[in-house]
Amino acid sequence: MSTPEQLPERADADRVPSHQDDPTQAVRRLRDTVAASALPPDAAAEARAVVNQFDDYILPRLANLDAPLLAVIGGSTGSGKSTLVNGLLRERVSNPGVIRPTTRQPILVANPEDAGWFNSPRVLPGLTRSHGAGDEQSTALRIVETPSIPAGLSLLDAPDFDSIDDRNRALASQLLAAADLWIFVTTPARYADQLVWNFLNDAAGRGVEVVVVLNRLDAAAAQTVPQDLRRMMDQAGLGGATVFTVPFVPDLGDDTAGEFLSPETVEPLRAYLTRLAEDSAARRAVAGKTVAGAVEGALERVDALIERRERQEAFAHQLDQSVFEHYKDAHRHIIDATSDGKMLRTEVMDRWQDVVGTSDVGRGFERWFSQAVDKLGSFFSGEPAPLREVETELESGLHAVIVDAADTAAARSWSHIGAVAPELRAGADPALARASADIDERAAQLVREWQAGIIEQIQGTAGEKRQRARVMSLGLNVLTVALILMVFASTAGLTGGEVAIAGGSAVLSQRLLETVFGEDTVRKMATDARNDLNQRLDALLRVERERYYELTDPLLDGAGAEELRAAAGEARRSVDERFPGILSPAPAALEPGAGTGAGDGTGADDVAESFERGTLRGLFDQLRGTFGAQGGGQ
Ligand SMILES: Nc1nc2c(ncn2[C@@H]2O[C@H](COP(=O)(O)OP(=O)(O)OP(=O)(O)O)[C@@H](O)[C@H]2O)c(=O)[nH]1
Ligand SMILES: [Mg+2]
Repeated sequence: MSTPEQLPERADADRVPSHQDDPTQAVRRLRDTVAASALPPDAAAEARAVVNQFDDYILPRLANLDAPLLAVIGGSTGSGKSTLVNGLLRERVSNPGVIRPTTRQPILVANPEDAGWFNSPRVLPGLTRSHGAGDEQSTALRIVETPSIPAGLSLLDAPDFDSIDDRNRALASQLLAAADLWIFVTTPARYADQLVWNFLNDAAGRGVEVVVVLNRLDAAAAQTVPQDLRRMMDQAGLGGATVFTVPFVPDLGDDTAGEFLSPETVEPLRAYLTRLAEDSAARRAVAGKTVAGAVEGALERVDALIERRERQEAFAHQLDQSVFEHYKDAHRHIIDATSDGKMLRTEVMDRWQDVVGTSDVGRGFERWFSQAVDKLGSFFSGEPAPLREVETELESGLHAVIVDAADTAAARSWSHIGAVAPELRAGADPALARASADIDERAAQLVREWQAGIIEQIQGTAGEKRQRARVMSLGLNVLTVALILMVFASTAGLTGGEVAIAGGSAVLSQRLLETVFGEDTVRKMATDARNDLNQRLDALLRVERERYYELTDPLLDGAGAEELRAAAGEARRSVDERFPGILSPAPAALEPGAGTGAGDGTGADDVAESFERGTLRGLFDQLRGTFGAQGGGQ
């Protein structure tokens, strides 16, 4: 039928589902899909952060599992991180200090063999590099190359994590996101601090390989703290993480003079790190576990983004749906207004009766018909003025109803958008508050074309000679007006004298047509003419309605929720295949598009049906009442 029952689907962007076994490919596709999705501002910022996590760590690491490991040494200020790094290497690479926080600039210590990798933009691409002496005020990554660290592993002495300095904290997060291994340094005085545990919980959640160093452990604390720390780690899901204890050294030597923590105190940790550096399989295992954990974390964030996108899409569809309803109302209004006979003013109907006459109807149609023909013939040449008047009345009436309905639908849509999405409306073209600027022209064109269609229909229907002769003798215009009147007239909403006049005119029109074409054909002609009008109205109103896509299109821009979900599923599957057992099971899939609008079942079929019921059925009933009785009396 003419008006769609439901808001039609918009054309979808190409979706090419691909099964990629290479996790790098699948994850890159997910990264690109996230980057290409339009989201609300806060979610867009989160999407950028996720994309950064892909770019900064996940993708380079997936592509280079054998590249040197990055172990980030983090923890509270003053816990002795810098002292520990210097002690491990027996070289003063970082300045420990008494003024807190001491280390502001991250210091990456790597074997010269690995320097190329750590200097490349694949590692911590967001950080600029600095070499040499270092600048305590800079957050540039200082790279120290030294043979005292074995190839295959680098240590990064990070600024403290519990800093009063916001900049340090943001930097700490960035460094941790890039780490293959987190070495947490804490002390008996600080191990229970909330901030330390925020990071540790985060690490546990991400599945990062974690090593904890309980530093500066004196004899008294050694009695209780290690057990308590283990208990807390178990609770946090870090039961599998290794804990190293480093005793407190009462008289720490002067590292500027080459005095460090004694080799024995740091030996277990040093041995662990050396083994890791030398064992490429172990390194791959650590990198693989951490990168899969990072993928897991990214997938969780992507899931949240998918939900946001889904809500945004649902909102856009709801908005489209309500605009659609306003235009459906407009369509229904036009049909109602052109069906109930209100458009047919008494004076005009009188003129119509002047044209076709009434007096002899009761005495037989043949006679009445020839009288009508005579009468029309008596209007000299060209179109008789009264006929022209009726035509004009019908044309301008239909035109006005269309323009008015289009304006009303626009005004209602505009105010609805203002109520539910003021920020969207604020950025919209204010012309959307009204019907299109060219609505007058387009409505006039619709009326013209519909009339032309009716003329064609009459010509096409008049097949046999006798019919053609009758069409000729009455004139096409008379029959066109008669058919339009039939389409437009209905007794619904009319009472008393109006019924007699409007209904009577329609009845006369119908009889006139029937004398030419026969009853069944006329009924079909009227239905066809009404359907044709419906279709034309639908096309015109659709153009009007689709103007509002300007508002909702940006909400549906780029990768949609379904596409995101498919890409996330693909990434999860391929990472799971490559690193089995690390990712947690995929969350249950939501039904895509759940909760988005559907029609209310009062679509155009109903509109057309009510037209048929209201107009044609009513007209036939009336005919039966008027002529049936008379016919019976003959
Ligand atoms: N006596 C003693 N002093 C230590 C020990 N470990 C670290 N220190 C001192 O504690 C202070 C802080 O040590 P750092 O190594 O600078 O601590 P950090 O964790 O790097 O601190 P930030 O850089 O501020 O985060 C320094 O003065 C160190 O000399 C130790 O075992 N014994
Ligand atoms: Mg330090």
